[in-house]
Amino acid sequence: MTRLSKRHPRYQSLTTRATLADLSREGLVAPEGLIAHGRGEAFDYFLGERTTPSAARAIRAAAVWLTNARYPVVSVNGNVAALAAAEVAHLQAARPGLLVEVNLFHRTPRRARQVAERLTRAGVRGVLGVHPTARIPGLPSDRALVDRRGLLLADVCLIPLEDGDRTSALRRMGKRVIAIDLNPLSRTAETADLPVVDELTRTLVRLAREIARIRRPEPGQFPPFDAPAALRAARSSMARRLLVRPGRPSGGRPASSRRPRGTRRRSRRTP
Ligand code: PTJ
Repeated sequence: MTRLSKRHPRYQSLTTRATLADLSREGLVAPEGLIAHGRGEAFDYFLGERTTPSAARAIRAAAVWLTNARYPVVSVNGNVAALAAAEVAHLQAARPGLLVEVNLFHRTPRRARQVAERLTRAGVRGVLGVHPTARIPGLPSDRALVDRRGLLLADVCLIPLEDGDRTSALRRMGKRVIAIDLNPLSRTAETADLPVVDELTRTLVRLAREIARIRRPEPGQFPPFDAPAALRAARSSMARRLLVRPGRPSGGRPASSRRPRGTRRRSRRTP
């Protein structure tokens, strides 16, 4: 892995990128996954790299749905395994009975095995989807390949970093779909019953915490969620931040680049 200085202000982001690049060279992450990550990073910038109050509400609602589900399943692709295998294991520990299924857009038997192995090493139990046994009807891509003991039976599906076609197909099958996607304009976010517009790892950590807080599960009860309002709130947060960045008044120089009081401006020299 490339050597990175911990003092670099973007150390975390650079480390994550380096991990994804390494795992892409190993084949676990699809090359397209690197592009998807870059797109996600851009949207996270717009959010201020934090969970907004609206996303926190969505995560609380998702915790209730997953807790009350009879057959909850989380779908894992290459990016999700690379970024958050430990968080998926933690979520499964917080919600006993949560099934974890590998589902790949750029599917090869080798990649499916690599994803399952990474999840298992992180502590996930009973990973499904390596040898698919069923198809989601009306979906031409390999994302249709599922396990008949998993996504095919699920009543609530958690689908991080997905595509809009599969989201629609799962909904047509009568399933409740919770998406995690930083892009509030994506078809996935716009199609899901419960879109969480937040970063994957932040979401999974918070989700496990919220599930652990629920004292009285009510199986089969799914309080309504206002998805269009959640998407509007996410878009507004991003728009506000694009117009006025905290600490950097619009049109002005960043606060950190202003001269401290009492210091004199140095004469300008060309380098
Ligand atoms: O491993 P595979 O073969 O299943 O392929 C996985 C990718 C991610 C390549 C595939 O699902 C894909 O092409 O996804 P898309 O259509 O690019 O959509 C990914 C969405 O996830 C985009 O809207 C990104 O903004 C969003 N995203 C990327 N990284 C994150 C994210 N959302 C939340 N957290 C992230 N870390």
